[in-house]
Amino acid sequence: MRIVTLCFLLTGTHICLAKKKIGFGEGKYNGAGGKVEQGEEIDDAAIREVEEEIGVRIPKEKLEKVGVLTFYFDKASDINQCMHIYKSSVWEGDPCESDEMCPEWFHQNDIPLDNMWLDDKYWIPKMLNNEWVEGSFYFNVDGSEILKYELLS
Ligand code: 6OG
Repeated sequence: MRIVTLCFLLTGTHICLAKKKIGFGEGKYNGAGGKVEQGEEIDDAAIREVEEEIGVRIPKEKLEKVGVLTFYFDKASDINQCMHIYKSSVWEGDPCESDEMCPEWFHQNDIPLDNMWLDDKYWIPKMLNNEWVEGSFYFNVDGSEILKYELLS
């Protein structure tokens, strides 16, 4: 299974989301993240992807793990993935556009859920409420429908 990361920059009131310009989830808003490389620590991959995709550097000691989710896609097991989720309220630099993502700040009460992966509305509120996020989502073949999901409460 693919191991991937996802990381959000948070202030007390706002969240940085970035529109994916290419690849898996193109057109959707999401945190920054991507595939963990062979031999790479997952935390290091999260920091690397944030720097590559939105141009900011998170000090490793300020990276906070908030959960792990597993995604299963019907009849498409090659895109099943285990996603390690992080947040940080400390970073160096300003989020800026890359070839892959275009970042924007949103108020935490005004997250563009209609333009995000369907699972996000089930767990982003938990993350913003400082709750641990852990569970599984089962999607149809292209991710346009959730067939079932389990989340630790
Ligand atoms: P690349 O394939 O571009 O990494 N990702 C998801 N994020 C959310 N919120 N929901 C999902 O539900 C997701 N599936 C994948 C993980 C893909 C990026 O997209 C995230 C990675 O950060 C299905 O390397």
